[in-house]
Order: sequence, then structure tokens, then C-alpha cells
Amino acid sequence: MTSVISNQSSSKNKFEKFKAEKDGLMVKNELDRFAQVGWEAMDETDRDHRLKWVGVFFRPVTPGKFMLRMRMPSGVLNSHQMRVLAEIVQRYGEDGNADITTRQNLQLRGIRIEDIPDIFDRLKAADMTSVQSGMDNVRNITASPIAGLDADELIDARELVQQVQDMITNSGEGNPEFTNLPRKFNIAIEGGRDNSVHAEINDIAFVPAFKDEVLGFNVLVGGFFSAKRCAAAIPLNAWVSPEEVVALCRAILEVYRDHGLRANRQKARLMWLIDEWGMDKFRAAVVEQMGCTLQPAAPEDEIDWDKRDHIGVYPQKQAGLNYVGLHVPIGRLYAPDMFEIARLAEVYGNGEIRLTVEQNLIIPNIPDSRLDAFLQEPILEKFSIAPTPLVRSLVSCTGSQFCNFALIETKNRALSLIKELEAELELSRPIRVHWTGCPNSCGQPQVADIGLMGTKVRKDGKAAEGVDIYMGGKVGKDAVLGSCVQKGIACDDLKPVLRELMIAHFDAKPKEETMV
Ligand code: SRM
Ligand code: SF4
Repeated sequence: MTSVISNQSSSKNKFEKFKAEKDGLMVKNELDRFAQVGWEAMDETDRDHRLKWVGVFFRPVTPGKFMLRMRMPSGVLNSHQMRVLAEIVQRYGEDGNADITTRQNLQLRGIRIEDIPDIFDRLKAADMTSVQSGMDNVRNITASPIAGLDADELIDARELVQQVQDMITNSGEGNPEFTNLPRKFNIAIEGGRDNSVHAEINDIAFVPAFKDEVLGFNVLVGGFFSAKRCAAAIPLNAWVSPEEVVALCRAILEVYRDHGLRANRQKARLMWLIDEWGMDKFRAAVVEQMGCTLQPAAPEDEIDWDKRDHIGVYPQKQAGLNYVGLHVPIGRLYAPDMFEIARLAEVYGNGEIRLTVEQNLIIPNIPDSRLDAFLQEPILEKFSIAPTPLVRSLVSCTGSQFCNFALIETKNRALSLIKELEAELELSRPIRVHWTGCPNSCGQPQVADIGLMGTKVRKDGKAAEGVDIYMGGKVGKDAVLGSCVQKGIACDDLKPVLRELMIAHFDAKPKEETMV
């Protein structure tokens, strides 16, 4: 493996160079020393880059206050784990919070390097890990947030997701086999009918499909967003049984690791290799790596529903039990919220909590008899089960508050602007508005009804924050990526533009009209 990588990288970019000098995972054994010397005295490459291999992100916007990106396979955690995370951010007072991410995950903020060894001990004791969650590693693996609860689901993917994560991370201990990929890598395993994971934007996506009356998965590969290019995943022309999922993920990762393009980081995601080789050669390499044959894809998959957002009260497949989806505005949680969610999950459910790619959360397993009492809980005023239609579908990436790539502020602006629009418009249905602070597209504007991508504009002769507008994103069955329809609108001028788009394309009516 090493020889293939080093042969290829004769013209190494700076990332390939520092990875070759020292694998990112090595910092796992140096955390005590980092804690002693402090962030200012640390080697800069360790601090700014290698720490991301254990999920610890230096934030140049808030130096000394790190972000910790967890792994939450299928977006599932329990009340004890939520409490452990709440205790971690609580100690940082105003600096501490946690964001639910667009990959069904949690990112904690305000973290001090001196606390990392203790935090990692607590995570391990609570059976959680943040390993390999950043840089050239496989990100949090997503699945339906109602896996195992949904009467209509085909495959409960939770165990498979866990097995794939365990393979990639050596059960959370860190796995040097997969810590030097050419670039980041996303995997999703959908077991439901509504493509809740956005299969189309993952490097590998498994979608349920029957073959000769046996239930398994069709496989899509190469989906990704980047500043340079966005591509929807394409069929590998393979159908696998659930038992083959781990082996196929391993084989694809090995092929990508050993042959993925490394010279230019802008052209290093899996799709660039598929382009270079062509699908037939790529598929053949994967088959060879697996050491067995791959069946051709089933002619049809079972994704035949519109995408659900899971907000509200829904009966589970288990008689007498319900799951309740709570809307978390722009995905942000503070320590008191997290303690309260943990308490509710224990008092009313079985302690379980689920996260969604829409940055919301679900409390499952609430008996019919406890539902009314649950719905009276005061925190539901903050985390509503019936939010207004625009607020309901709002998604936003981190933006300039914490992210140094950001060209604009996102989360707070997104929320206040959507509330203003909601005050002016009558809406008959939700409109999915996604904000992303720069072309990296973490907030997925291309999957939205209206996507807003941060950019810099000139307004009154001065540089100002602005957005490019995306439209046409379709999710669920037959998902389609949206594209840019308008460029360079100053954020200060955005409200009337959005208002008009909502009236023209989404049946919104001005409130003054509906009142006459
Ligand atoms: Fe992302 C880099 C945040 C989902 C594409 N992303 C970053 C960094 C790590 C940049 C940095 O170091 O500051 C951001 C951290 C900011 C911070 O402090 O929070 C960041 N990405 C996020 C999150 C938190 C957005 C959110 O608010 O939910 C999401 C975390 C997911 C997780 O739990 O792991 C997040 N990022 C995504 C997605 C959406 C998805 O996976 O469905 C994408 C597009 C899909 C994809 O990757 O193909 C995405 N992030 C990127 C890219 C562009 C990748 C590329 O190939 O060029 C970067 C930049 C990079 O990797 O060089 C990036
Ligand atoms: Fe940061 Fe840009 Fe990603 Fe938003 S889209 S989190 S601004 S890198």
C-alpha cells in the first residue's frame, strides 16, 4: 500500500507531504503532551491539521477554543452519552455548545486542549469516539434516523453502519489502514423508502433493492460536493446482500486509498478516480480487491417516497410506542438543552436519542400513555414539534462564527431572516432553505428548494457579505441536485429576492393579500 501511495505522489501537495512525514493518527499518543504544553506551543501542523484525525479541530476564529467532532453512527446516542457531552460543553460556559450537523452528528465547541485527555477518557467510558472524523478520513456514517422504528422500512441499517464504522476505525481505537485516504470520504446506508440520507451526495451509498426476491442494496458511488465541482453519485452496477456491505466498503476504500488521485486536492475525491479510469475499470478493481464476484445491480431500487423530516409525533412499528421529532433551530444546542433532552429521553422513552441530517432530533419509544405528558414539557416551546413551515425546513452550516473558510455569517442570519419572511408570507407548505457559508457546501444548498451559498459582493463600493442562489434541488425519490440561478446578492438585499422566489415558485402569498 505505502509503495503505491508514494509512487504516485512525486509532486506531493503540502497535505500529502505532512501525512507522509507523520500519519495524523499518531497524535492519539501525544495528547497528554499537547495538554501540558498548551495550544500556543504545539507544533503547528499537529495543531492545525493532525489533531483532526482524532476529531479535534483548531479554530483560527476562536484560537485556544477547539471544536470536537464526534462520530454518531446512524445518528443514534443514548441519554447517558448526551449527558456526558453536555457536561463537557457545560464547563466552557458561554463558549460551550453543540451543533447537530448535516451528517447526523454532534460537534462540541469551546474545548480546551488541556482538557482533551480527560474528555477522551470520558468519551471512551461512555462508549463514544471522535476518531477519524476529520481530514482525509471517512466521515460519520449516516442511516435513516428512524431505523428500527419505521413500520415501512426495508432494512434496519444500524448494525451495518456500526460494523462499517468498526471496520474503518478499528472499533474506535483508530485504524492506520484508513487514515491516509487521498481526501475525505462519505458513506451512507439507507434502509428506508425515502432516501433520508441524501444517497446522491455520498462517495458510497447503499439503497435498498430486491434481487430475485432477496432484499439487499444497490450501490451508488462518487457523489460529492466541493468548491470546484459537485457530482451526484452514479451506479456501480452492483447489488449486494447486507452481509457483503462491510467487505464492499473495505474494497472500495482500499482501491481509493491505493489509486485515488493525490497530486491536486481539488481533484482527489473518489469521483475523479472513477472519471479517470471509467466505471468498468473501477468496478473491476473493486471486484479484484474483494476477491469475489459482484452481482449486477437490481433493475429498480425501493426508494419510492418523498423525503420525510420526522418532525412531529409518529407511531412506531412497535405497537403502543411513538417517536417524536423535535425541531432544533439551526441545530444548535447548549448544555442545559442537552441535559433536558437526556432527561426527557429517560423519563418518557427508553433513553434513546436520534439525530437527523436536517439538524434536528428525535426521541423514540414513548408509550401512548406518556405522550400527552411529554407534549406538555416546557422545552417543546423551544424545540417545537410543529414549527412554522419556513423555520421547520431551515438548515445551515457553521459559518463565520466558528469556521475560517466562511465568507459570511450563516446560522444566526438564516434564522432571523427566515422569521422575518415568515411574518410576511402565508405558506401552504414547507420550503427547504439551506445556507452554506462558502462553496465547500457543508450546508448542502444543492439539495434545497432554495440554497444560499456565501460569497463576497460589492455594495455601495464596499465589500459586503452576499450569496449565490441555488434552486431545483429535489430530495427523496429521484433526487436531483439544484444549480445556481442567481449570483452575488448582498445579504442586506436578500429578503425581497427570497420573498419573490417564494411567491413565484412555492405558492407563498403575501400576508396583506390573504388578510383582505
Ligand atoms: Fe464540511 C470542511 C463543517 C458537512 C463539504 N466542513 C469543513 C470544515 C471542517 C472546515 C474547517 O476546518 O473549518 C468545517 C468545520 C466548521 C466548524 O467549525 O463547524 C465543516 N461540514 C461541516 C458541518 C459541521 C456543517 C454543519 O453545520 O452541519 C458538517 C459536519 C458533518 C459531520 O458530522 O462530519 C459538514 N461538509 C459537509 C457536507 C455535507 C454532507 O456530508 O452531507 C459536505 C458536502 C458533501 C461532501 O463532502 O461531498 C461538506 N466540508 C466540505 C468540504 C468540501 C470537500 C471537498 O471535497 O472539497 C470541506 C473543505 C475540505 O474538506 O477541504 C469541508
Ligand atoms: Fe465552513 Fe464553508 Fe463548510 Fe460552512 S460551507 S462550515 S463556511 S467550510
